Amino acid sequence: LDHTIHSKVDAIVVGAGFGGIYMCKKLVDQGLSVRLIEAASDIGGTWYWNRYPGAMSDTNSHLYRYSWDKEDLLKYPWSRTYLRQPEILKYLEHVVERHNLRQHMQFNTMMTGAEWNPETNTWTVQTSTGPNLEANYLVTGVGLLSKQNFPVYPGIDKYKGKLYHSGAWPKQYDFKGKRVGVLGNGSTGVQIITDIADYVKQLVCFQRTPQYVVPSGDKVATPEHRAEVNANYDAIWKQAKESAFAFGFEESTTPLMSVSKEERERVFEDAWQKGNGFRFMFGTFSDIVTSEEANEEAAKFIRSKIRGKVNDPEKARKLTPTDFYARRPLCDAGYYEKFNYDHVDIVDLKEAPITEFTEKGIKTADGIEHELDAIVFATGFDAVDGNYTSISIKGKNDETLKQRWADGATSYLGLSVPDFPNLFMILGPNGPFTNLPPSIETQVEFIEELIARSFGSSAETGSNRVIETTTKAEHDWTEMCDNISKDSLFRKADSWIFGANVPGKKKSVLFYFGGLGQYRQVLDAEVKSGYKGYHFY
Ligand code: FAD
Ligand code: NA7
Repeated sequence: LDHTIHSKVDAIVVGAGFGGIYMCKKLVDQGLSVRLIEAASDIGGTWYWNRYPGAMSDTNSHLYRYSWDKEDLLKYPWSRTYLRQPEILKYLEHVVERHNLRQHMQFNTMMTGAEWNPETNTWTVQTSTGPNLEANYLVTGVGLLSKQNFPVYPGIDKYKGKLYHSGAWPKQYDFKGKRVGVLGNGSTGVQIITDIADYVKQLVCFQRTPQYVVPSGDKVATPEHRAEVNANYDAIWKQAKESAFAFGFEESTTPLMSVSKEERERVFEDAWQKGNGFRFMFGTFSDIVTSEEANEEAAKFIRSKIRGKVNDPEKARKLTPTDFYARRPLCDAGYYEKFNYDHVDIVDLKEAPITEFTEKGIKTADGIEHELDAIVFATGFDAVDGNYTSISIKGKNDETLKQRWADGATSYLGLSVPDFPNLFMILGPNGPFTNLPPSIETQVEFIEELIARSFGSSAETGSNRVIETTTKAEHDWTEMCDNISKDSLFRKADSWIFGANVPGKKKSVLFYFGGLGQYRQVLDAEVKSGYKGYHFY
C-alpha cells in the first residue's frame, strides 16, 4: 500500500446502500467528519446495480424502508404492496436529499485496499481514484449480496451476443423480440423470467436446481391499506423488530404434525393465498426447516401447486423440486405459468449440462446448440464475505481478512473482527438473517453508540481510543451461530446462505439464525455490560 495520505477524516464509510447511507447520517449527526466512498456512480447499493427487468424486493413495501424518520415514514408513498427497483432507488435518493447527505459522498470510488496503522491508530484506505484516505474509523456497508458470482464456461469469450449479470445491469437493453437465455433460477432468475417471458421471441431457462416458489400476493397499495399502516406504524415496527425475520407476520409456534391433515392444508392454502415466501415457510408451522417430515409436507403442497400450473408434463417434471424446501424462500408473480408459452423452455442442466459457449449461444451435452441474442447470468453472488475477500484489508498482524477467513468468515455479532480495530461491518458474517433494513438499522445504531463512546473520550483526552473485539467474543459468537443452525435443513441444501454456491468457497455458517428480536436483546445486553465483548485502549 502506498502510504501517502491525501485526506484525513474521522470516519470512512464504504458503500451507499441502506447501510452506508444511514451510517453516514448517524456519524455526521454525531459531529464526525465523514467521507462515504462508493464504487458506483450514485447511491442505491443493491438497487443501483440490480436494474434487471422485474427487479423487486420481496419484503412488503411498508417494511422495506427506514423506521427512524417518523415524519417521512408517514408521508413517503409506495404504489404497490411490494416495491420495484425504481421505486426503492427513488426512495433512497429522497432520503439522501432530505438529510443533505450527498455532500459527504464520493462516487466512482472503490476501496481497493485498507490497512490498519498501529502507530497512528488509523486506517489507511486505498482507492481506485488514486489518493489514499486516512480515518480513525472504517465502517463497511459493502453489502452481503453484492459481489457477483460469474461462472466461467469454455468458449465464453467466443459468444457474440450480449452477456449480462443481473447484478450489473446495463441501463438500457430492449429484450423485445429477442432470443434470450437465462442461467439461474434463484430469486433473481425467477423475477427476470416472469417479466421478460411476455415479450421476448424465445426464452430458454437453464436450470441447475428447481426451486419452490410461492405467490408474492403483490397488489396495488390502496389508500385504505396506507391509512391502516400509518395508524399502526409504531406497533408494526415493534412487532417486526421483536420477531425473528422482521417480515411483518407472526412466526408460527405450532409444529406441523401437531395438527390434522385438513388443518395443515387449510393453513398452507391460507398462506398461499396471502402470499410471501417467508410467511409460507415460517408463518405456517414452526418446524418446516427443522423437521424433515414437516418439510416434506410443505414441499408436497407446493409441488402439487406447480403441477396444477404447468400444462406440459415434461416441463412440469423439470420445474418440480424433489429435495428439501430449505433455501431462501422465494415468491413470484406467475413464474410457473410462463412455461405454458410455447416460446418459453426449460433446460435441466443436471440432465444436459452446458458443454460450451459458442459464437451463437450455448451448447448442452444433449448436442443442442441454443442460439441466443442475449444471455443473462442470474447466477447470484459471492455472498456475505465476497466484497471483503476480493480486496486486501489488513489488520494489526499483517494478516488480511481473506487469510483470516480461509476456513470460513467469522466475526463478533456480524460486526467486528479481533485484530481489526475500529473496523465495523454492516451485515458482516454471522449477522442476522432477516428482512434486512431493520437489521441494518439495529447494527448502525449499535456501531454509532460504540464510536460515540470512543470518539467522545478521544475528544477529551486528545488521544484516539481504539475499539477492538476479543478473540473469545468472536469464538463464542461463531460457535453459537453454528449451534443454532445445526438442526436447520438450510444446512443440507447447497446455497449462498452457507457459502455453498461459489466453487472453492468453504461451506460454513454465515448467519445468526436466532432472529432479529433476540439479536437486539444480545446487543442491548452488550451495551448494558459496558461492552464486555470489546476492549478499548
Ligand atoms: P448494498 O445495497 O449491497 O450496498 C453496498 C454498496 O457497497 C454497493 O453499492 C457497492 O457498490 C458498494 N461497495 C462494495 N464494495 C465496495 C468497495 N470496495 N468500494 C466502494 N464501494 C463498494 N433484502 C431484503 O431484506 N428484502 C428483499 O426483498 C431483498 N431483495 C433483494 C433483491 C435483490 C435482487 C438483491 C441483490 C438483494 C436483495 N435484498 C433484499 C438484500 C439487499 O442487498 C439488502 O436488503 C440491502 O439493500 C443491503 O444494503 P447494504 O447497504 O447493506 O448493501
Ligand atoms: P441465487 O439465489 O444464488 O441463485 C443463483 C442461481 O444461479 C441458482 O439457480 C443457481 O443454481 C444458479 N447457478 C449458479 N451458478 C451456476 C452455474 N455455474 N451453472 C448453472 N447455474 C448456476 O442468486 P439470486 O441472485 O437469484 O438471489 C440471491 C439473493 O439476492 C436472493 O436470495 C435475494 O435475497 C436477493 P443452484 O441453485 O445453485 O443449483
